[in-house]
Amino acid sequence: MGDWWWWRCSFLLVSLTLTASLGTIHGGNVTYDRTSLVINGQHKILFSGSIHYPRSTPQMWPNLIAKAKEGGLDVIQTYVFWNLHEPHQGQYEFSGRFDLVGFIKEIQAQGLYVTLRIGPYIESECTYGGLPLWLHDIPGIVFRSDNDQFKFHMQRFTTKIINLMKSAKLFASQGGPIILSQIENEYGNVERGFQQKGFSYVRWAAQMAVGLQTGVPWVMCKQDDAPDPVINTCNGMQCGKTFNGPNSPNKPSLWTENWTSFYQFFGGVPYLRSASDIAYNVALFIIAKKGSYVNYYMYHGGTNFDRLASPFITTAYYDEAPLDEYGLVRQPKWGHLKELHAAIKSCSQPLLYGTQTTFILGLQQKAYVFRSSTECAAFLENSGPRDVTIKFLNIPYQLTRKSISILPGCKNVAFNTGKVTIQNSIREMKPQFRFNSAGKWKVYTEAIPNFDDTSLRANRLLDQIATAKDTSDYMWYTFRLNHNSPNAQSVLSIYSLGHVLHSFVNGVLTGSAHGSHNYTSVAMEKNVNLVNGMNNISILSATVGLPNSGAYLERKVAGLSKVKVQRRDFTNYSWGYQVGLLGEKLQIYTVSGSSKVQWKSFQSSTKPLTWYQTTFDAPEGNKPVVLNLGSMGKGLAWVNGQGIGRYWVSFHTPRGTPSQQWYHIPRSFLKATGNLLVILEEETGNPLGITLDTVYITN
Ligand SMILES: *[C@@H]1O[C@H](CO)[C@@H](O)[C@H](O)[C@H]1NC(C)=O
Ligand SMILES: *[C@@H]1O[C@H](CO)[C@@H](O)[C@H](O)[C@H]1NC(C)=O
Ligand SMILES: *[C@@H]1O[C@H](CO)[C@@H](O)[C@H](O)[C@H]1NC(C)=O
Ligand SMILES: *[C@@H]1O[C@H](CO)[C@@H](O)[C@H](O)[C@H]1NC(C)=O
Ligand SMILES: *[C@H]1O[C@H](CO)[C@@H](O)[C@H](O)[C@H]1NC(C)=O
Repeated sequence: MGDWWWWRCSFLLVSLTLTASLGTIHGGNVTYDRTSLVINGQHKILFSGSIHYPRSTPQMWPNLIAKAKEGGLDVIQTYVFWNLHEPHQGQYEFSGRFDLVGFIKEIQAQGLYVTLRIGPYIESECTYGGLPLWLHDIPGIVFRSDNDQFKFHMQRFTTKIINLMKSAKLFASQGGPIILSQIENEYGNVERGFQQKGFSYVRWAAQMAVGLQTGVPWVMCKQDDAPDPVINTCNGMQCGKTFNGPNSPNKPSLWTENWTSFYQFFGGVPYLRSASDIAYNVALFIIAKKGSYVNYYMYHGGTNFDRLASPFITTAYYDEAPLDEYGLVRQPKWGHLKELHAAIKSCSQPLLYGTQTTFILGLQQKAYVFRSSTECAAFLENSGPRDVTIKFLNIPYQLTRKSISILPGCKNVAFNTGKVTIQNSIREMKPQFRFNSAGKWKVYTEAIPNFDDTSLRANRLLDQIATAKDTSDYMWYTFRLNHNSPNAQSVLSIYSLGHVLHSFVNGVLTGSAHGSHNYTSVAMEKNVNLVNGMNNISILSATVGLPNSGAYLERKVAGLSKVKVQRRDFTNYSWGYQVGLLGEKLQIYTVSGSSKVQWKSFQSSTKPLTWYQTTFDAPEGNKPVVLNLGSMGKGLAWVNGQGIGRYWVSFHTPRGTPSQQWYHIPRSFLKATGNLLVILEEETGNPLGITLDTVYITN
C-alpha cells in the first residue's frame, strides 16, 4: 500500500504501428519477439490510449475513437468491468454503456487495434477494484490468490469474456482488432503478501489465460515474474528510466500505462502533467528501453457515473487527459503527442530494424543513433536542467532542457519534446439555465430512523461492506440510550473505518465528519444534549466507494468500529440497522418511483438528507452539458433516472476550492424537454444556486 496507491497498474505495451489510413484492419496472427509485437508478419511501433467504455456513452464512442485516431493512436486499450457485467452472480449485463462488443466493433470500424485488459481484477479507481461484491460472500474465498473459490469464478468470468469475443470474431487471429489481452493487474504489488499462494497463483493465471487459445499474446503488467509466454510490461510515469525490461530475451518492451496525469480525489491537490514531460518519457522509453508499444493512461478518462468510483475519487476521471471528460481535445497535450507520434513513426524503420549506437555529447547529453542498411534516425537527449548547444556529426544543435530532439534521417530536427508549439486550449462553462425559481423545486426529506424502526438487529457493530453489500452508500446504525441524570450534557464519540459520518440525537443533527483519500477512517467527538429517560441515537455511515487495492481485499471493512457516550462503551450493545435510504429503496429518482413519496413545495434548504426534484429542457445545440453544483454540499444526482455520479462540493482542496464543481450530463441522457433532475443532498445546500451549463473551448 502506501506508495502503491500511486503506482496503480499502468502499463505501456510495445505498440504496433499500423497503417492507420486503411480503414477496417485485418489483424491476422499476432506474435512477438524482442523487437516488437508482430502482426501479420510485420513488426510495429504502436501508440495506444486507454478509453473505458462504461465511463462514457455509446453515443460518445465514435467521436472519442476518431479523435484518438487523429491524434496518432493505433490501439485503444480498455479494462473489462466485472462488477458492471455480472452485478448478481450468473446475471449478465452487456447493454448500453456496458456493450463491450459494440465498443470494440466501433474501434474496428475505425481501423484501430484493441488491447483488452480483462483482469478481472482491474483496480482502475473503480469500486472494489472492479470485482462484484457478491464474491465477498462466497465461503472461504481469498481474492487474487491460489484459492479454489476465487480461481473458479475468475476462470469462469474470463472464459465468458473470451468466448464473447470469439463468437463476435474480435481477436486478430479471427480477423478482428484485438491484438493483446491482459490477465490480472499489477499483481507484483501484492504478490509477496500472499507468499507461496501468490507465486502459484501467477503461474495458474498465466496458464489459465494461455489455455483459452485466443491466438494473440497475453500480458501481465508490473509482473516481473510473468511466466512464458506471457509478456511482463511496465506501468508508471517514467518507464524509460524505471523498467527493468522484459524477463526473457525474446519478449518486447511494452508500456501498458503511461500516466497522462493522475486521478484526482476529493480534497486533493490537482495534479497536472505537462505535455513536454509526457513526450520526453515516451521518446525515452522507445529509444532507451527499445520500447515498441506505449499506452496512455488515460487518453480519455470520462465520468465515474453512479457509484462507480473507488474511495474519495472524483466523479470526473482523468479530466486532464488528452481528451477531457467530455471528449473535447485538450491542448497542447493532444496536439503535442500527435506530433510526437508522427515523428517517431517516421523513424520506424531504423528503430525496428537498425542497430543502436549511443554517443556521449556532454555531461547530461546523449545521442541515440539507429542505423539500418537503408535509413538512419537520431534522438538527441538532454537530461539536464538547462538549455545547451552541442555538436552532433559536426552540426550544432540547441537542446532544450530535459528534452529529446528527434532527427529522422539523422539530419533535421523534426520534433523536440520540450518545445510545445501548440496553444493552450481554454475551457469555459456558460450557464444556459438557472434553477433559481423556488416554485419549480419539490422536496422530500428522509425520516431519521430510530432503533424501533429497524428490523435488522445485532449485539455488535456490523461491517458496512458485508451488510450493505454495495446496494447503497448509506447505512444507519441506531441504538437506545437510557439517560438518568438531570445533567443533559454528554459527549458522543464515534469511530468509523470509513468514510463519512452524520450523527443524530432524538432526530436532531449533532455532528458530521469524514475521512480522506489518504486516511479513510473517521473519529468524531461531539457534545450532545440528552433528555432524561430514553434517547434515540441514529448514526448515518456513508461509504464513497469500496476499497480497490491491496492484498486480502475481501477482508476490508467499513463503517462504525466503536461508539462511546461519556466513558460508557456501546460497541457491543443492542444495535438496529437500516441499509440505504428510503428514497433509494423506492427509487424516487426515477420517473416511475418519483410518485411513491409525498413531495412538498420548497421552503428553505436547511435540513440534511433532503431530496430535491425539478425538470428542465435540454440546452440547444450539441455542446457538452454539465450541472454546476457549486451551491450544494455532498450527495448523489440523477437525470431521468440515470446516476450522473456522486458530488462532493463541500470537501475543498487545500487551496480552498471544490475538487469538482461541474458534473457531466451526457447528451444521450437527455430528452428535448421535461428532463427529471433529482438530487439527494446529504448535508445542506442551496438548489436555487444550481445552473445548467454548456462547455466551450475558446482559445
Ligand atoms: C495463423 O496461424 C495459424 C497456425 O499457425 C495458421 O493456420 C493460420 O493460417 C494463421 N493465420 C493467418 C491469418 O496468418
Ligand atoms: C425515540 O423513538 C421512539 C420510537 O420511534 C419514539 O416513540 C420516542 O418518542 C423517541 N424518543 C425521543 C426522545 O425522541
Ligand atoms: C493525509 O491525511 C491526514 C489526516 O487526514 C492529513 O493530516 C494529511 O495532511 C494528509 N496528507 C496529504 C498528503 O493529503
Ligand atoms: C466487543 O466484542 C468483541 C467480540 O466479543 C470483543 O473482541 C471486543 O473486545 C468487545 N469490545 C468492547 C469494547 O467491549
Ligand atoms: C509516461 O510518460 C511520461 C511523460 O513522458 C513520463 O514522464 C512517464 O515516465 C511515462 N510513464 C512511464 C511509466 O514511464
